[in-house]
Amino acid sequence: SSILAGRRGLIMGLANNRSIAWGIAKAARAAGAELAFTYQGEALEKRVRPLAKELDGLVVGHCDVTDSASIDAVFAEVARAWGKLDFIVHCIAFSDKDELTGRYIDTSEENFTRSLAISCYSFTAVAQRAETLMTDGGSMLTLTYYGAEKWMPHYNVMGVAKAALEASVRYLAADLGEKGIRVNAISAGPIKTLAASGIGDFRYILRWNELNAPLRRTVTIEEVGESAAFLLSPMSRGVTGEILHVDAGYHVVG
Ligand code: 0WD
Repeated sequence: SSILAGRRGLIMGLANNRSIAWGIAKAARAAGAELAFTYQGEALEKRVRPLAKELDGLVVGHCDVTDSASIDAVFAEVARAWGKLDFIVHCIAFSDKDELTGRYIDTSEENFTRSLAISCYSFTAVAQRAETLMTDGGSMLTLTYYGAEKWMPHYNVMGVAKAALEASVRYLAADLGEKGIRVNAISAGPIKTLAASGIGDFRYILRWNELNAPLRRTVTIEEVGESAAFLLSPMSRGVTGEILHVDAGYHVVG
């Protein structure tokens, strides 16, 4: 169905064809959306350009969320090309790999600050820019993980960052509701991506989910993508401030 026909959205955090952002982009395009993409640095530009082309998307430039000038630049490019925006998808997170193993208590102040800036604050920074372009209302979406709600082995500082991100979804939803802008997150089950490969014992976590989730399996980027298309579309117009678990039901048992 074309639940996103005539809607234009910006996808941030595409790294390769295993990225959750790719699953969401494919589903949004299949639902009729027109897409724009950012990339982080030259190495990823080489991967993002052909993927964007596959979906007839626009590449609006380099964006490293630790550099606010690069955020401004890509939103200026979206404004120039489209004049307005209907949705944004934020699929960005980072922690030093060395701290995604062992104990949370050993987190350094430097990595704590950097992880929170990239994995949490950046969504608010992006929301600030997107607000002015969402003149007919809109939908903002970010990605979170169950480690925000419960202790999970090795997730450490990312769990703290995701808890803050989920709280920011609620505050942004309240701030932007009057303008008809909705703000939600998908809490995805574990999926083998580049970012996930940095997490200690990740294969064990995948296996544990297969054995224990109600659906007795893990989820795919395509499944996360289709749920995302729902949250980006008017089909979810009564939903905001929500954390939707797309995790084969793991959160009811874990
Ligand atoms: O199991 C999983 N894979 C889950 C991921 C379960 C639940 C949630 N998530 C979340 C992640 O925490 C993240 O928020 O989904 C989001 C997307 O992650 P992904 O699809 O798993 O991973 P990946 O394909 O690696 O994309 C993340 C991208 C980065 O890629 P790399 O791997 O090169 O760090 O985030 C981007 C970058 O493209 N990114 C940045 N973008 C702009 N500025 C920055 C930055 N400073 N840092 C990372």
